[in-house]
Amino acid sequence: MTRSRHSLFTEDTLAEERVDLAPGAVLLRGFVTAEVAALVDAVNTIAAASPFRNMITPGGHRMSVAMSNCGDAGWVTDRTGYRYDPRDPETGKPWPPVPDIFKILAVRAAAEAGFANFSPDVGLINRYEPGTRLSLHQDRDEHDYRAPIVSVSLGIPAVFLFGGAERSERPRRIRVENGDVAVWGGPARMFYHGVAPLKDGFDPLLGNRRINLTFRKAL
Ligand code: MD3
Ligand code: FE
Repeated sequence: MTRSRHSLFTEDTLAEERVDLAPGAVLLRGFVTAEVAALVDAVNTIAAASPFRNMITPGGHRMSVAMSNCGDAGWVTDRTGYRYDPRDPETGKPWPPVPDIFKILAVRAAAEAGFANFSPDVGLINRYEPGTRLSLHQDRDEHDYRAPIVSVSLGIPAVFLFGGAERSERPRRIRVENGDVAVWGGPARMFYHGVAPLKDGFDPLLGNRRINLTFRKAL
């Protein structure tokens, strides 16, 4: 793992750091620190139209992560399977559009990680509370695996479980905090990953919650 100090603004304690996790996988610590409040506002606007809900997996389990989406389609699961659906099954309406502030940061983060011309069409929004977890999985419902996935962490900290190409590979634990962005592409795009059960915490904007945004080219 190589770390390189990218930039430091000691006056206002906005610190950014780039951490290369694996070929194609980069953690941009503090990449959106200055924009966190605007991002949370945008999440709230989306959730007012397409509320967070705990979806049911094909196996009949209720996910502990609550989800919503924005964009041309949204990731959903129910008893029939996983899919990208152009409509919110709860409202029957199209998902809210991807806000410009989301698009701009997703494209900027992808470029920073070496992926030019990223054009995400989906923003999946995951909401965590203490105890919420996301078990080890691959993101394989998208059509084009050449495009990276950009992940934005807001609110209380979490630990990413970052495995390898095989489920049997023991995952590394990577702590992510409010304002951190991760880019998963290239050889790492199909790696197994998850989120460890969230610990208690407090964030001034989100309380004891964590929000993760993932931007994807799904269609
Ligand atoms: C992708 N969400 O929604 S991406 C998901 O914190 C998901 O809610 C995470 O996994 C969350 O599908 C943020 C974390 C992640 C880590 C490693 C990856 C995504 C990855 C490696 C390859 C592809
Ligand atoms: Fe995932």
